[in-house]
Amino acid sequence: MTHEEFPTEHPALVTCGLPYANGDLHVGHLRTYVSGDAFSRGLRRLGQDVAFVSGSDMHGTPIAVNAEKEGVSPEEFALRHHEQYEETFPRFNVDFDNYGHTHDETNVELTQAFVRAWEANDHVYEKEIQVAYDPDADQWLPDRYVEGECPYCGEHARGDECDEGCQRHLEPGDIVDPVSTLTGNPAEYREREHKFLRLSEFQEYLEGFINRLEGTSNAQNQPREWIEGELQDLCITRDMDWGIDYPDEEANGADDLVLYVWVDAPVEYVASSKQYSERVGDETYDWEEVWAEGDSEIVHVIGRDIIQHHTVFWPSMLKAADYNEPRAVCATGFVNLNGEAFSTSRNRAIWADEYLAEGFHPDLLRYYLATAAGFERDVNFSWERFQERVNTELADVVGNFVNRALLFAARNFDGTPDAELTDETETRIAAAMDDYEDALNDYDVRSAGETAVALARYGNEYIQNAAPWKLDDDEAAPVIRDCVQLVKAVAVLLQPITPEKAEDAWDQLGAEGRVADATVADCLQAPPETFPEPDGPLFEKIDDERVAELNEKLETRVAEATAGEDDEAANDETDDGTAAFEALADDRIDFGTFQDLDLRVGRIEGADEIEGADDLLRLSVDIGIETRQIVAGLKQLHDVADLPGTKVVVVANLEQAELFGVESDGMVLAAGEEADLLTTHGDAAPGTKIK
Ligand code: B3M
Ligand code: ZN
Repeated sequence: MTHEEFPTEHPALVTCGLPYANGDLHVGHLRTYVSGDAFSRGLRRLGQDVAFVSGSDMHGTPIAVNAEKEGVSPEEFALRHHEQYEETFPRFNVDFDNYGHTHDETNVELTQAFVRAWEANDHVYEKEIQVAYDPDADQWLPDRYVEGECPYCGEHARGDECDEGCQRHLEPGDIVDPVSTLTGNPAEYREREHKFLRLSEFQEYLEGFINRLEGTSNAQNQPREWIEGELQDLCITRDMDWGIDYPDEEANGADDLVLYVWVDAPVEYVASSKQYSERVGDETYDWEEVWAEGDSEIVHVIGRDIIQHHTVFWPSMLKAADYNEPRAVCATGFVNLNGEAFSTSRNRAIWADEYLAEGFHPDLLRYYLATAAGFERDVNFSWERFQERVNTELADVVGNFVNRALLFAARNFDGTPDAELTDETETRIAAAMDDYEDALNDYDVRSAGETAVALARYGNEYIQNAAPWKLDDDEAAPVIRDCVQLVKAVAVLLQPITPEKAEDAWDQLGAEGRVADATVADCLQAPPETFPEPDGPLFEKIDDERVAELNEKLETRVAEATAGEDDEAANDETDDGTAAFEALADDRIDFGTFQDLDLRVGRIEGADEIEGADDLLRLSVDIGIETRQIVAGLKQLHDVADLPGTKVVVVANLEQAELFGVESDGMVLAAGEEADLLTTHGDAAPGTKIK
């Protein structure tokens, strides 16, 4: 890694955080990919040798959970989403040089090679830890299979992440009061051997690394808090089937363990660049030079919720395997919709496919997302603001200037007038080129884009003030000569943000080749002598009716999704304890079916705890004819000593079951989450049939 100004002599690699192959892409995701794509295109304009890669994140519990819900294998489920992403990104002109996935052979091999290197360098050890376990489901509960309380801030959290509170990464065993997401039952902690990467050894290294790190200030500052005090080692294995097997499992005593998803996910940055090298040849791009042998410039563009993974875990993982560290981490803010967070469950989002289906050009959204705010700040999306920015910035400023200048030039001079570029315009363009280079060196895509729009604005004012239509050809020639040059510069500088529209401007100008291959130096290279009249404006305006229509569609969609959600919410009690009822069952049963139930009055004779079970009690219940042993989840909700003598309602003909190794012969009825026991209010004796 170097700290030389871009462009450097060394190969650069720009990566984007890997999307989980788990759902549809929306504008919130696109922001990171568009920014990464624009940044890498920007570096290319500077003449930097750069590859831009990413891939789909195929592993991890969310995918396993969702695949199970759909009844398909995690591989099939993830591959389907991967293929969808592979198609969607290019439609937004997000053009990865390589887009792989974490389950492909390259990544599996490289990930295992990383772990072998850690083992060889003595950075891994084995430790017995407490892991959440669901006894009913008879299953370990890694990561999102368990929820509970964050040990740091007390908020509700997922097994591996305090997503509603302090945002910290959580290790297995950290969650307080764990609950299984499989059954909703309290989970137990059981002892289990796992593998750990000695992160604590890298404390000093990380302090230095964070001081060297470039990128956005959130990525430079937030990790300081995490590396203060003693660093916790990272558990790198999980009790799951879906994932990459621990290498040499048996020899390493890691049967049945797969690697934690955050081990193999960032390795895909390496794997994806390797696949790119293999395709284009080492002479063109050498992944080993980038990662291990030479100086290189690695820039990770990510969402701001995964800063810790990229500034603490990943650099340690690289260091432990003798790989190069990243030069910069750029962490993007979120995208809000009409001032509120996206909610995919409420369908309160602008989906990638939906945007395209509305017939909008991808470059309009790219422009909005890449230049609405710097990398870090949240972007607010609304259709009104989208309209405003497209109409006033892209159509009125950029499109209008390009069209006016080229139309006038073609009509009056058949192309570029034969005149010298004025010093003033030359200086203005040169300053824009400098600003552009500075902006990219500051990892500031928004400002880089702004240089292009500012040039177009300058051009519009220039043409307006000079009024060439009032001048004779000799006087008009230098003005139009300047304006044609400005159009060329605008096309080059806007290319990273609006690549297709910039290509259109380039073609209208009759310039050779593709603007995608141009560099900033081309901003001042003479434009073609001749070109025809442009075939139309680059950007069309969006009218008010269209915006009203889009808002209406969005509102309807959200209302529909929220209506469904209300039904679901009714299953729970509300926060303030007022009753919220489960919807009534749609299907009626006939009387005969009801009569099939053998409901009896019972009396609890005894209630005993069951060893190892947190909630269950072994009841003996007198049902007149006989005494039954029934296991019931009452332990936490009732005073056990008070239960004997209580009259209850028993389902006497329920099939027998075994709970926690104890036979249960019948069921005691109770209402709601608090297990309010059903009873009788007269003196019906045990054994009395309930009808
Ligand atoms: N798949 C997505 C996320 O947590 C996760 C990123 C991996 S980047 C190596 O945002
Ligand atoms: Zn927390």
